[in-house]
Amino acid sequence: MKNYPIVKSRRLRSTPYTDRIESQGVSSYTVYNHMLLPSSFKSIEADYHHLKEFVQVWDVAAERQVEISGKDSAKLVQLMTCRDLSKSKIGKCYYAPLVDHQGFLVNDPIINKLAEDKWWLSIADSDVIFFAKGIAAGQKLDVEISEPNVNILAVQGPLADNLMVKLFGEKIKELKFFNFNYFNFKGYKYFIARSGWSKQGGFEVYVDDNKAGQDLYDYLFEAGEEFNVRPGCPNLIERIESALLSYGNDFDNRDNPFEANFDKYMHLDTEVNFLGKEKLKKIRENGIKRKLMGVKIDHDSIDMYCEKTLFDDKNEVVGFVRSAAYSPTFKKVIGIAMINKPYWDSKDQFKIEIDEKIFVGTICDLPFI
Ligand code: THG
Repeated sequence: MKNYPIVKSRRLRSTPYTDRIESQGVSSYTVYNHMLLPSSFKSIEADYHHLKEFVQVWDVAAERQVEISGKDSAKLVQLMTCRDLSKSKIGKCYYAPLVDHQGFLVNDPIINKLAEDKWWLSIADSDVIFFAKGIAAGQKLDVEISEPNVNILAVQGPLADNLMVKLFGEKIKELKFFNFNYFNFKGYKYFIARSGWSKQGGFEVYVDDNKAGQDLYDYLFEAGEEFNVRPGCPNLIERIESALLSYGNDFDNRDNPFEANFDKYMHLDTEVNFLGKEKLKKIRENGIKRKLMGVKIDHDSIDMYCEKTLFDDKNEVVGFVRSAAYSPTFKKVIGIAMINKPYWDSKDQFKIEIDEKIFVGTICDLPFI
């Protein structure tokens, strides 16, 4: 399929780093939370190899924050997620599925607890702010809900620690996975978490000042020269291999958290109150009929502008591929697919049509690596 240019406008928001990544050769964008999110620089495959060996700086400002503060903020945040946050601690990040009153998925943010009465939901691509405001209005909660001007810079890759130490000192190495703290650089205090949408390790800097973010961006490239730093972005191949799920691609508001394998982030048997709790208990009782699994396809490319159907040898539907890419590591197309229950343990080959030709593949567990 041909690619068409997407026209920028006020509605399709730029980030404080857009000028920089464009002068550094960003080659494609996707749209995420009504904002530009880079999707490749040299090429997805070249970016992939570089990410796994060196360190990259990512403009992930499109991972917007929904700030919820005030007396009832903890109550509202808990209403929105099936993960039990009653024992949550300030300084920690919680990956948490958001679920609606029907038990369907709304988003899968990282929830950062900044204070007992202040939370940042670092969201994937759906309008969580309206969901939050709707619940707050309906439940008459004493909260403030906003989207602050916070623009994340991610530093990802095996050399991320080396680079960050040069700017923020040895102390940054003590930061644990999914914890955040504040670190000074040139007189500015940066909120930094050890997290990021790759399994190569690294940090995310939640920058609340455009100038401070742009300065940091430039310093990262200056200091990173010796580590072969490059601009990068969430990488399709790496994230599929690692099974980092993408809302809107792998699952959406027609799927429930069991189908997306979110079992370990679901606490249906604790006292906490959240939307869809009874629905989810019903779903658990009845059991699910499909779930996300991995697929490997014997081919060297795939275009994913829509879901692709998998068939068995009797032309029955096995499931649907929702994300896929050629993996140079597996030398196959690998993908994340919603697979129907009769096929969960199947070792048989399925069929898939790519560019009007039939290819074969098999089902496997996630993650690939
Ligand atoms: N970082 C920040 N915000 C984000 C993302 C991010 N918002 C959008 C999107 N990514 C949200 N989705 C995810 C999905 C997976 C993870 C983080 C955010 C993730 N998962 C790990 C895993 O699955 O192995 C660890 C989860 C855990 O065990 O707690 O990191 O990337 N700021």
